[in-house]
Amino acid sequence: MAGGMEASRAGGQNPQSFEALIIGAGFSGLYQLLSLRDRLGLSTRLLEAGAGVGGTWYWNRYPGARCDSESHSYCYTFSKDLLEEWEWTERYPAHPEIRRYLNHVADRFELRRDISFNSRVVAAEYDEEVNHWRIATENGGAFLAKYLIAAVGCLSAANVPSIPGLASFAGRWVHTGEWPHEGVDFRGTRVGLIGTGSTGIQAAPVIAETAGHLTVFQRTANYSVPARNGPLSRDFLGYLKKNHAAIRQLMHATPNGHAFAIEDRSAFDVSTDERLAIYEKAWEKGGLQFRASFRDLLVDKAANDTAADFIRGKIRQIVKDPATAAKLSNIDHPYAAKRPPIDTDYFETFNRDNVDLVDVRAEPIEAITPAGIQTRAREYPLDIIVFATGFDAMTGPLLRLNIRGRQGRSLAQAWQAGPRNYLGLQVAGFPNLFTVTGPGSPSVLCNMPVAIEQHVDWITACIEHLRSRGLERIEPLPDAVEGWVEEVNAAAKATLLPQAHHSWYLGANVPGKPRVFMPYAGGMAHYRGICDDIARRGYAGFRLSR
Ligand code: NA7
Repeated sequence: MAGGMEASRAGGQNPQSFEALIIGAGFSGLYQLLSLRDRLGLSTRLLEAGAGVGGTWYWNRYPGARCDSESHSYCYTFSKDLLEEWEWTERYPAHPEIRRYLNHVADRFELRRDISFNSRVVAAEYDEEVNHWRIATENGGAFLAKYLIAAVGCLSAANVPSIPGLASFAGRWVHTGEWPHEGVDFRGTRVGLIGTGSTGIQAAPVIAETAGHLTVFQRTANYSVPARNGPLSRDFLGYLKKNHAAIRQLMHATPNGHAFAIEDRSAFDVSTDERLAIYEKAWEKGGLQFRASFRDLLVDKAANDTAADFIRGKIRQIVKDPATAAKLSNIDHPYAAKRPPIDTDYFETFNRDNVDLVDVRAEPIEAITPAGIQTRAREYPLDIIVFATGFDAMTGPLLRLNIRGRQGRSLAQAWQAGPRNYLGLQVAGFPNLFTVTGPGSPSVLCNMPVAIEQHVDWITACIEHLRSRGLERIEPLPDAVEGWVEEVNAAAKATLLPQAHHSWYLGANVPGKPRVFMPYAGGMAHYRGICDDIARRGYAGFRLSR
């Protein structure tokens, strides 16, 4: 197998040896490097495919790209000094600001000297006899390490749908997740944007500003709530500096790791008028906090309907053309059962003369022609096609590493029917391999830096535990994996999330991918308790050996 051969070659090329090897220089990899190197004193190397730090934010530079978590919660909390010295400029950080932040972190903690950039990992193979991982990079690098930590993110493997004829397109096409660093000049061009997830919804208004004409191809209509982005006031920045500890405490206490609490009331604890007033206020405030208006929006369909109907009503109010408004508000899943986007003038964009909406359910895309996109109804002539078609989420970035565990068994084989692991952290048969925010952990259902810090701290403490006891290996027991897979399924079933049949949480956006609800939906605070308890009980469910 190609992966195995690559790794074997890696072993034969005077590989560089480290105690720990980390893949990916995003939020998780940087903090993992700092933790293992500076706290445990391990010889550690970080391999990164890109030419700089940033992880998903290194690649996602499309117009309008910004984080949907508020900036003061989208950062590390492990260092008080870092919290105090860094100042965000906007309510939601745009991609360049997030990169500036991560570059600052890399410089401040002198991380760069242990990072190899332009080093895409193409294979990693476990050698049982000597208990180490052999890692190969695309540029011919070869490495050995006892511990392998995949910090490759959940949304880093771009999903370009295989539409017949793409190669024949005479114009230019781009995927939002692999955006050219020099940008794309849309001025005066006819642009087709495929996809109306968080990305398409962020990109459309910005592209429409300069494009000659923008056609948005919508397969599934989506809810969106205004972000209400804006500059942060001196007052708010002052408040942040004084309240870091309380904000961190709040983020650790909530199920989704954001710096706001979920209201402890049912949608039906209030009258219809009161409910509408609450939604109106949340709409004006903007952001993901809308979802926190009532505690039962994600578990009770009737409660969810009240939020869904409110948003549909807003769409119909905003969008002037009734036919377009009908297409945009014809949403077939509960609110927030797919990751809910937040936007800046998304629905308003359809009031522009240079923007049209195509309902791909009514007229499916049949092909891409040299001139543009051919649907069942007609051809749309285009100069540029933008694929805002998302990612092979959560498992994609891990599977692309060509990982092989005991007896040469690949991760792809182990996960043929969907991801199976313990706590989202470790896979049976793959000793000393850790996955930061892997499937089966809260990950994408949580504000990512909170999930990342929890995982990295747990992994670091686990490795310290092994070292201090002279133990060499850790891997989960099959029964523990079995139990955790059931727990992940049960947690999802207790919510409305699996009702969005086309969601990337289920892998449904990638043809042929097993339909398994991947993130752990039981809440971050609860999950943290489970992980801590397992560690306290001597890593119950794991086999630790010499
Ligand atoms: P998403 O949320 O996966 O959205 C992708 C969009 O692209 C979605 O509207 C898809 O429709 C659409 N899509 C995907 N493939 C096709 C094809 N073949 N034809 C037409 N339309 C298609 O990705 P994003 O990048 O927007 O967001 C990912 C996450 O990043 C987001 O949730 C945040 O966590 C940050 P579908 O809904 O599948 O019918």
